Amino acid sequence: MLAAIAHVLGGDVKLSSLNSRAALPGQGAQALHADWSGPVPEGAYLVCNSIWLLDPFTEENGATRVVPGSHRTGTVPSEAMPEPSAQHPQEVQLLAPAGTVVVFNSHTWHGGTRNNSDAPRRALHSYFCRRGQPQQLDQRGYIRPETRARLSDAARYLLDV
Ligand SMILES: O=C(O)CCC(=O)C(=O)O
Repeated sequence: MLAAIAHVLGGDVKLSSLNSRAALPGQGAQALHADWSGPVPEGAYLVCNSIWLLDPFTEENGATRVVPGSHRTGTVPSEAMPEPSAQHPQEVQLLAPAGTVVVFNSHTWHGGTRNNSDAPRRALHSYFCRRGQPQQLDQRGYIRPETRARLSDAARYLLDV
């Protein structure tokens, strides 16, 4: 996974945040968005995400939708689409069994869909950025000294602590 993230970010990588998301029954629909405030030029990517599927992603249960190639358009859904919550003609859903990890360039337009099943659709997001960018969670600010002391050099590097 790190190799794929590093490929997108030119080897210039640190963790930005690690979080979870559960699309609950009847909920979870998101507007298409990029995980960055505005457009970036093609190739100058700053952020890369991964989704760790704790439940299978199916057509019914709120699987993430993505618009392949949209990271190369130099624009974002809020600028390019009249209604980013609408269906996009090129969107595809990420359908895969639990245990799958999906790595995607976070400038790619994406979003959760409505969970029409009767069970939560759970996933973890392990989100990375270039080392010069601020982390979504300031890891240095939150890590306890005793936790830091237990970490390997590689883990400290990845967390930037
Ligand atoms: O959980 C998902 O399906 C996507 C979540 C997402 O894109 C976000 O929360 O920004």
